Amino acid sequence: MSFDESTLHDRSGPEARAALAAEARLPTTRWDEEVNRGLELGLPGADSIVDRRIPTFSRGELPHFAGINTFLKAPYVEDVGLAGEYDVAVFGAPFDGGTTYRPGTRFGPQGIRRISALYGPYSFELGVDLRESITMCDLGDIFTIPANIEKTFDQITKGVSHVFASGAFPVVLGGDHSIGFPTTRGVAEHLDGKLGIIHFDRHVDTQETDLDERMHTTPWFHATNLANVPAENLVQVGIGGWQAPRPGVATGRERRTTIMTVTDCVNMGIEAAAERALEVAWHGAEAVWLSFDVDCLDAAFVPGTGWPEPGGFLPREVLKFIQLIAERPLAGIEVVECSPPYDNADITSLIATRVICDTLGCLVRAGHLPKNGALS
Ligand SMILES: [Mn+2]
Repeated sequence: MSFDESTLHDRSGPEARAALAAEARLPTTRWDEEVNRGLELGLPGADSIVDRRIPTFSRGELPHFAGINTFLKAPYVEDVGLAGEYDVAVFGAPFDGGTTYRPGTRFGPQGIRRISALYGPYSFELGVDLRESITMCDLGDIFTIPANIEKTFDQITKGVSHVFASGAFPVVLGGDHSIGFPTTRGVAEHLDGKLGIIHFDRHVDTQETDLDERMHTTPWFHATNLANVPAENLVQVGIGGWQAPRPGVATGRERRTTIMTVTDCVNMGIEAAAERALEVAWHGAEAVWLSFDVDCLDAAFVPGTGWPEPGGFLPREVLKFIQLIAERPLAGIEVVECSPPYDNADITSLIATRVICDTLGCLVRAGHLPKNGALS
């Protein structure tokens, strides 16, 4: 796409100027296809509608308040055997049986999908239009077993394993953080080499059991017991406050996980902190999994979570961090601990959506998505 940057004036900020130039280079091919598909499937609009691209029945992105809420209005794919036909497969792991205080994350996937309707596929600063760059589907949810953690873990591992093996990039909508063990187990079983984990959280989540079971405080104890998921490749970002159980801290010390508090990250600078996190997670690893607990943000930004903790990150800090991490490839991402029943004005679900969108956008920008080349 040709565009003469000299036609841009220089009164905008440098990021905005780059964004304006980037947008001019983005195609509208897939958008045009979506419009035509809407007219074909949803009937051309009534005679009084001036914009003849508007169908009678809403199909696709517009209007944002209409339609069936899959993630970013991606097509719902009922046949999971087709996951591999998409670059990205989004699915829910609606389970809060591992929760030790506030429940409700079984509604996390629904909450995230609902508010994701607010977003289009284009990011101004990133200069990326997901619709024009990748194909994405929503596979619906894993069939979790509310009263049985272990059976649920097996279901989640089987589901993640299936999606990862299909070649689609897995995006898992949690669910409480207990799912971090079965998700990484589902990826690790396909690797010959090591799986690193970048873990955003206020809590270490490294104790063996909690309340006599493997709860949402325990995923990394069990994940790092897997032969190819060493604790040395687990980097834990944003840890701190009054909710870190001492048994988990002892485990982290013994197993030599890498812990970075909010102050550590802010003092060294987000760029340096992200570089350190990447070094640790990627050290001799074949792939890296991103596990994002929304409670790594200050409690003010995430009221809808299981264990809110003041003193966490600002949204712009974690978003910057995520953007830097996604300059390297990822095996997949999970966003956990979003509990819509405790949320206010959907802001926790909105953060969860944003983290996923920024991750995907940066993977596209860095050339890691689509994995199999350009859109066909
Ligand atoms: Mn947490």
